[in-house]
Amino acid sequence: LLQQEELGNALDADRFVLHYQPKIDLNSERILGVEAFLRWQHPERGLVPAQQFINLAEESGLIVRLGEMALRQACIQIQALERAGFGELRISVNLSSRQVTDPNFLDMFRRVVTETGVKPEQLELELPSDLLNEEPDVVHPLMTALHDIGVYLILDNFGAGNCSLSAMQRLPLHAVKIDQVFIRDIPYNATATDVTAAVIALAHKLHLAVIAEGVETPQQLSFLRANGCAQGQGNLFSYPLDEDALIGFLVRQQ
Ligand code: G
Ligand code: G
Ligand code: MN
Repeated sequence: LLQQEELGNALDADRFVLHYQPKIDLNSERILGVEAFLRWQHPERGLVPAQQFINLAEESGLIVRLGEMALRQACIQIQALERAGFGELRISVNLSSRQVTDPNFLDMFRRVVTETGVKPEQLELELPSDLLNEEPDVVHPLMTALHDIGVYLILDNFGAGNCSLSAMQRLPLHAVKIDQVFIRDIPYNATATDVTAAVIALAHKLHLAVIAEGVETPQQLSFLRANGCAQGQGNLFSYPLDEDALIGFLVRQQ
């Protein structure tokens, strides 16, 4: 089992990298940006996906350091891509509740944005839906401050967690990301298609953009297009890629 001490040592030794999954405009099929996923380069286990250590990082509190490192790396990467001539892409960074409710989160965020010089408009934050169940007196001012900095706020895994619709419509969000459990069963499962269509309609009523994740088939893509979902990502377009493979993907797109 992965241990807290091992995770701490790996942080000290700089063993973490980001992989990037392209986010696509579903109508033009052009790339809009990338979502960053943390990976642990483990000497014995190879490349370990975030799913296998994010909980440990949260429970131990190491997520605060790990999260700052990931944010900084993402900001640096998006500017490197722009300098390399790939135009203005956006980058999405995943956050966990433990990280965001840390009293120093906002100061850390402002510091990383300033130090790296990233344009806030290019930065997207993916907030877990359970964040909306945290103390409103903490979450509301925090999200308002992030919104005012100019970053794009996405509610991640929408429909899969438990998130209050009343909280959702009061908070300064820009977009919701429909969880892949719904996308996976399109078009054969009537519940999945109905729920997806309803979520897209609900989001649009609330003036929110919609992103579909886990898009794997052309049928799913057609369904999403027909129902007005403008953005998506998934293995149909690309797996999460390391930096070099991402550059290859971007070159092929040009
Ligand atoms: O592809 P992967 O197994 O890494 O993703 C699993 C989960 O880990 C996803 O829910 C994703 O949001 C989360 N995750 C990936 N990268 C990060 C990160 O940098 N920070 C946080 N807090 N979560 C991440
Ligand atoms: O929780 P979050 O939505 O941030 O994480 C998305 C997870 O889904 C990551 O583990 C990512 O690697 C994975 N993923 C991305 N695209 C696909 C896909 O098309 N199919 C499947 N099954 N998983 C995907
Ligand atoms: Mn995400």
